[in-house]
Amino acid sequence: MSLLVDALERRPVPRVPVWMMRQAGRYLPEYRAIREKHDFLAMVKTPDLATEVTLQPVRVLGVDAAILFSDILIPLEAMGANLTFDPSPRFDRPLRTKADVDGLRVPDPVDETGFVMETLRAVRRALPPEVALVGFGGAPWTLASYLVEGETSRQFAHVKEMMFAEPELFRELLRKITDTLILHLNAQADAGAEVIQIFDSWAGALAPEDYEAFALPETRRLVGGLRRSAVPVILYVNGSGPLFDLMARSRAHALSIDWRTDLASARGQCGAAMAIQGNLDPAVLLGPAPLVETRVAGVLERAGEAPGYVFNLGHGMLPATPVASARLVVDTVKRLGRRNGG
Ligand code: 1CP
Repeated sequence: MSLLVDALERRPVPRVPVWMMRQAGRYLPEYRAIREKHDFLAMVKTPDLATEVTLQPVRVLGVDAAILFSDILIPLEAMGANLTFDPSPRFDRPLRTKADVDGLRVPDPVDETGFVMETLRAVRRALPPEVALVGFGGAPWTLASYLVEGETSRQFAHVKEMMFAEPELFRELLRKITDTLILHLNAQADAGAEVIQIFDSWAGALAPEDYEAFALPETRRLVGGLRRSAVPVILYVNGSGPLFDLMARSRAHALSIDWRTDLASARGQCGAAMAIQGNLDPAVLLGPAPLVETRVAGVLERAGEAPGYVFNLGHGMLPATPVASARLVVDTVKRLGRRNGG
């Protein structure tokens, strides 16, 4: 068993596990060297390249988990949406009508995204046994927002318009996405993912009542649909603060929180019921080394000694992050994160 799985199952561990969201990517020279020769989607769809890029942060940083190199939008492409990255994602025909929603398929994950499962199997073979393999997908609300907006959005006007003006159509869209993700994430677990993280990156844009009415029921259904795989599920929301109590009803094993929430209160609120992951501001890694160490120590202090804690950032690593800073975070958690358990 790995430190990560033990901590997510809230078993005592000898040391706090550490990994970082978006730990593969442009901040790593090893990543940029491959990315110069291939476009992003080609890398995701070529298991040899995706495997290499998944393993890079394990080798360079010494993290306790590898996260599959892929993207939350990959299953949407398999549903029939036309996806490009330049480098931001774009769908050329945003979904607006009932005919658009009816046109989406619920694809077979192995037939249509077999490269994901092949990558997971290859990564698992190459990883040291004590390093956990994390699979992931987007939450239904966040994925719906990309399909309806067609791109990254600030105001979410189109997707909210559909939600408020045609709630039944919007629910139908969410249901199709959830059905797709249940199949896709169970297939990831079958292929070797030992933990699944669900990214609800844009749920923070919702009023709590709309999160409760639209996003939460489908997230709960998604988490419930992963039960047969028996892997721990982490739910991440950027802007989790006001939604924390509702997220706790998701049935996820762990909540991954951003830096705007006090970690000690979050741990207190969850009690012994759920694990918590987080929550260093990724921008801290742009600061000087002594500050990075102090801030990591502060996060560990607020996390406390109780089982059920995983060190991570509050959101993904920024492309400008110095590699030395990322390594310092990992080394500091390894030095200061010793616990009595395990
Ligand atoms: O040009 C490039 O090299 C592509 C940049 C890139 C990378 C490295 C994209 C485009 N996606 C990824 C990989 C990726 N995406 C991973 C890999 C594993 C890792 O190391 O963590 C993961 C987990 C994701 C997840 C993801 N993609 C999320 C959720 C996490 C989050 O940051 O909130 C989201 C919202 C996306 C959409 C996406 N894909 C790519 C970009 C630049 C974006 C975000 C754009 C936006 O703000 O909408």
